[in-house]
Amino acid sequence: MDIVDLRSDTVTHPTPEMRAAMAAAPVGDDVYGEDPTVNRLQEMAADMLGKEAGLFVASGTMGNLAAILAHCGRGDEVILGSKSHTFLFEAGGISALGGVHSCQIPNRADGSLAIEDIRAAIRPDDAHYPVTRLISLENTHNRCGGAVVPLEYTLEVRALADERRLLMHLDGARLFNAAVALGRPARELAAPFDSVTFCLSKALCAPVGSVLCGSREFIRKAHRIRKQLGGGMRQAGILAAAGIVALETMMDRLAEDHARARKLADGLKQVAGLIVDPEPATNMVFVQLGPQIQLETARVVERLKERGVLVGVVGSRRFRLVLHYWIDDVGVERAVSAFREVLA
Ligand code: TLP
Repeated sequence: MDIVDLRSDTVTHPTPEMRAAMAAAPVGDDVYGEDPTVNRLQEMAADMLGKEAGLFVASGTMGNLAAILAHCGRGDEVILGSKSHTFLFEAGGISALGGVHSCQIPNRADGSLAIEDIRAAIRPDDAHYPVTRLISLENTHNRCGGAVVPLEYTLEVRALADERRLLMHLDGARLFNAAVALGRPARELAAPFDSVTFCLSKALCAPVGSVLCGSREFIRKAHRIRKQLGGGMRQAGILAAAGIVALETMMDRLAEDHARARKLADGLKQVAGLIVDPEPATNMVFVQLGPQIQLETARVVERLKERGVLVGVVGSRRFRLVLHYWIDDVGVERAVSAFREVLA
């Protein structure tokens, strides 16, 4: 039985074209800066995001960590969302490894942080307080339903950051999903930020890696931090080759995932006992078990799995379903039928 794996877009396998490119990739020692394929990927990524330089890192987590450590010293503070991936799901790395203090602001449903909340969170110059250094945003916003954060909003945050001399980082793990949803080039969405991490191994299907982009000076700092974190890889061109194929071939099709997410949400709305979040903006669908469903969350997951459908659990009685390259229309129909059978 084919598995319909909707747990995440991180489960995507490389495409045949990626595997071929990996096998053929020219490589060198990237710790010496000598891997031509890594260098090409970094240049391509920086160019797409309109930044001076890029750094290939092992994961989105490492990209965000290296960025925040490059921007902030020990005891500095980063303002971020209470539902941000960096706050919730990166093992507290910024505090544990960087001594960076976090100030969490409640995310609004659309993934943004209220400008007045950010303003109020910026610390005065007083020895009692940490030094506010950085604002970190996320686009698309994972735990806010894959929400797309508009450019007009980030420009407002930028104006505040400029006024208060703060830096801005973007966790753009799924930045290209946001770009496609908004119909704007990724470089426009990246422009208000000093640094941006985006992931190759999510919707773009590459097996490993993310790229951190920013100014040449910032990337020079992040490069040393990547080494400190043990993230200096050697013949990493084997991995970067898949990333290049991802950037060359996987962008334009992201709209298909978004359309299927809407189709899946529409199908699930017809299933009695399921409450579906408002219209998905990108490739994620969030659903909740209604009060009439007695079945425990774990049993629902198990019974869906018996029918070949895997979903993510993101809270009590709440699931996340993520569309990606390996889910077609048949997969969407199978997921809807499986929910209908399990909750009948
Ligand atoms: N997110 C994963 C899980 O960790 C939740 C997923 O399945 O969605 N930023 C954002 C917005 C992310 O969604 C993720 C991964 C990361 C950063 C971290 O990327 P990796 O997994 O490459 O470290």
